[in-house]
Amino acid sequence: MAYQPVKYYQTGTFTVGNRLLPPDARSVQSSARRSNALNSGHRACQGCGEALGARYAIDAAMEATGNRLIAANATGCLEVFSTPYPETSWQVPWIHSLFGNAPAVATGIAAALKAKGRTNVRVVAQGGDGGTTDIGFGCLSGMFERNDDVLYICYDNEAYMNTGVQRSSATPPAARTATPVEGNPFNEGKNLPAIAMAHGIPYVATATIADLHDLEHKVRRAMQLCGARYLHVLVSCPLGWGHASDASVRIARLAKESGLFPVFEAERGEVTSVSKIRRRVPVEDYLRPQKRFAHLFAPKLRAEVIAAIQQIADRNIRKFGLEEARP
Ligand SMILES: Cc1ncc(C[n+]2csc(CCOP(=O)(O)OP(=O)(O)O)c2C)c(N)n1
Ligand code: SF4
Repeated sequence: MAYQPVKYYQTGTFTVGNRLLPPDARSVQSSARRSNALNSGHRACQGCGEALGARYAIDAAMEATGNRLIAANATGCLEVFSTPYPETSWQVPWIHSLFGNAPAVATGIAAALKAKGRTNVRVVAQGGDGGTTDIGFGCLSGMFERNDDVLYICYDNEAYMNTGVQRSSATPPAARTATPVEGNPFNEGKNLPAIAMAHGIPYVATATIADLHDLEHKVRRAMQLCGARYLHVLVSCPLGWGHASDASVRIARLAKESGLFPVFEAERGEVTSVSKIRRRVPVEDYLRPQKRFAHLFAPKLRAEVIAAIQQIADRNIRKFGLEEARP
């Protein structure tokens, strides 16, 4: 049966296990037999969205592959907090690449598996937005262009968090980072899901840590396909974004519900599904709880900057048809 998005009224939450649903509609996280791919004891900050996203995504990938999975990981928070030598939190064969070559390392693993006839073992590569959109971009484009059999997952926390919150080409306009510019200029940066789609690869999708079922569905779908696949997950970062550590899921949800982060799937460069906005909110609701946008609200309200950010959300909503048609 085709994937049916789980309705909010069925579960009361998008993020947890949902043991009340029929077995085939439950999340991987609801199962006591999940692999716990990223185990306890890691050193991520409290409320780290990247830890949550990686745990969800790799558990789902392990379930989809019957635990026949190898992961390559770029340098960044996810690598640093999960593998302080000689310990590791990973319950999957896992290799640390350089900061900029995770796609190439994953490609090599996939090629070696093919040469050995081990085509039932699948490969994922993962990294932060800096590793993906900046330094690893050339390798990633090569991986797409050759259609290498790898699922690449970018955990986008919109800056270089591991080294102290410097801007990346995925940092949104007006977000303050440790890089000494007043926010980040409008009309700069890269839209990597769009660039991935332009390569015409089999599968591109976006997701957030606010909708576990949707994220797991996209990992599962990616694992049904072969060739180069790209999943871009928005992961909130309490430290770098300056929000409360118990607000990570709420902030990620507001990114989607404001239209600033469009959630969709695309195959061979064409959008095949979008996650509609359930209850639209102005971008201000998303910006206000985050200290990286505090300069837009005090010492005086910067209404023109907020309006320019609202225009980005409005454009996304129009472009992807994110609003439900009301009867
Ligand atoms: C060639 C090279 N340059 C710089 C670094 C230092 N460095 C390590 S992690 C990192 C930032 C990682 O940012 P991102 O990829 O966005 O991941 P995050 O930490 O935000 O999850 C940098 C600059 C490095 N390890 N290698
Ligand atoms: S800095 Fe951000 S991404 Fe890094 S561990 Fe802390 S919360 Fe997670």
